[in-house]
Amino acid sequence: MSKVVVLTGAGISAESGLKTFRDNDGLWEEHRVEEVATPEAFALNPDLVYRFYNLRRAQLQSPEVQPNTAHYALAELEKKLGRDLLIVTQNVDNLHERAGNKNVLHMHGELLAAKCCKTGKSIPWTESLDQGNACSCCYPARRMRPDIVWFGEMPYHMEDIYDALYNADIFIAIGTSGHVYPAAGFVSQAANFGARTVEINMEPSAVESHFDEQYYGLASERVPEFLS
Ligand code: BJW
Repeated sequence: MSKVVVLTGAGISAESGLKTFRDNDGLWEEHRVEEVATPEAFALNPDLVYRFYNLRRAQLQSPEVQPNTAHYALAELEKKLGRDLLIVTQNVDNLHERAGNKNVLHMHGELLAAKCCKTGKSIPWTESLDQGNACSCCYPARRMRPDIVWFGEMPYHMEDIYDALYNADIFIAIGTSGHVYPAAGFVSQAANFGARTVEINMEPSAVESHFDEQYYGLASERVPEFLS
């Protein structure tokens, strides 16, 4: 059986109603990255960072935001391949899990989790945390922060991801612009280890030339087509 690694980015969730980062009307048009997505920003103005993530968390939990056909096609693929399919997502939403995927690694963290600034312990987000409550795992208690990987921080699960890339027969990147590392480098690593590499995106990404095959258009159409 083939071993498949799928890397997903904000483009797969765009048709579910969540904004991407770098497109026109994307999140980085309204917010300065340095003010909301760095550890320095959180140290300087935690309330602004909290507001940014509280809004996005509320949006994720609104009834209009649901998995789309691209998420469901990947859930079907997991039914066939089981643990031979690994989804590595840069997304902090939970749409893969809501579509039915279980083997998912969130390399940039999760909107619905908070972590202790001192110990790094991660807990599910509860409403009381919206005000930036102190944690209960250390003394003196430190403030909780969104469990999000900001610029300059080490993404999660890197060892497991590199292991999977090493063993992959196929590497598929969906809905990611290829601007943010280390994720943008995965295609080169997978290719070096001998995988067939496929890009599915609205437009050529910054690392498009590293892929063996490219399919452009809406993820909700191209992903089910490619996997059928
Ligand atoms: C559709 C569609 C539809 C739209 N259908 N497609 C110089 C060189 C190399 C690296 C660096 C460098 N200087 C600094 C760095 C490191 C830095 C980095 O990469 N910076 C670059 C900007 C240059 N990286 C880091 O700091 C990372 N950590 C790190 O490197 O640690 C050291 C390390 C060392 C060794 C090994 C490993 C690590 C951490 C990065 C953290 C990223 N955090 C963010 C924000 C937090 C999450 C959140 O708030 O949600 O994560 S930034 C943001 O970008 C977010 C995303 O996950 C990430 C990627 O964006 P994505 O998903 O690609 O979205 P877009 O908007 O860019 O693209 C969407 C695409 O979809 C577009 O192409 C559209 O066309 C397409 N699309 N609709 C199909 N319907």
